[in-house]
Amino acid sequence: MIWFTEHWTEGVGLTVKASEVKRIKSKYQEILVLDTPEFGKMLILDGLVQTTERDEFIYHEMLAHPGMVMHPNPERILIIGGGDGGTVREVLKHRSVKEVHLCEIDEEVILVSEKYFPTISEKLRDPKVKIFIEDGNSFIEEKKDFYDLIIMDSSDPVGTSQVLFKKEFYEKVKNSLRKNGIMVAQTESPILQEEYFSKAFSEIRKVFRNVGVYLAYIPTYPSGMWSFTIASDFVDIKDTSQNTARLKELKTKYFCDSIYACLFSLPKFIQEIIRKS
Ligand code: AG3
Repeated sequence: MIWFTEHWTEGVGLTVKASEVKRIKSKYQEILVLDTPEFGKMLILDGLVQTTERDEFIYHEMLAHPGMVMHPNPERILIIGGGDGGTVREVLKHRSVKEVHLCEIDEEVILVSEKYFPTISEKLRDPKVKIFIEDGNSFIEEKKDFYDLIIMDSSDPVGTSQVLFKKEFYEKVKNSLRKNGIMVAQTESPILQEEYFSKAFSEIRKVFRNVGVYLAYIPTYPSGMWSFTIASDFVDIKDTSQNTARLKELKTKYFCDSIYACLFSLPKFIQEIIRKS
């Protein structure tokens, strides 16, 4: 047994007792798979917890479903990052979906997930799914007016993920969306990573007309309080009375109609960060 710590900031972190299952040096990063008593298997990339068997459903459901439900008819979906496959699995729960493109820069993440996280990666080989091992930032340049929903399932804005949090990138995302297109991005912890969060929000707002922030509680991410930012030029994302019948059909463990109804109710201090950014 070892003790693994993710250093959330200079002075606080998450420590778990674990046995090390696998450590791989890929072309892009160090991939670590841990087995822990509390969270089951955990996937760590360059020291940062990406997902765990125990709480992955919270993140993946909340990243995928609000945007899927808000869109009038989501058929073509792009996921950037997300090589573990959790977001692919959630998106495929919607009957309207015809095609899911997954653009992951590091093939090794996909292979590790298929080997060690079968319940997360189970839908990666679904016939509706096409996997592209490419850099999301250049991949998206070739696709104009194509997707209904683009989901940013990236790591923190450091290293290769940094460009995915910039205005220039969001502009490309916008060009890749069809009319009624929606983008959703994971945007970090508003309490422990306020700067990451407010920067991401302000860059997204420079590009899209309608922008909203919602939260979910994810125990293994910094502070546990996690933000998602959703944006669209045509869909009034703030109106969560839309398409609720489709929501009722979904098999989920976290996302539900009462969460959807008050999706954008935010603590005052976060409203304040948004106002100032
Ligand atoms: N992507 C978001 C992980 C961010 C976690 N940050 C951290 N631990 N510092 C997760 C990918 C899962 N599909």
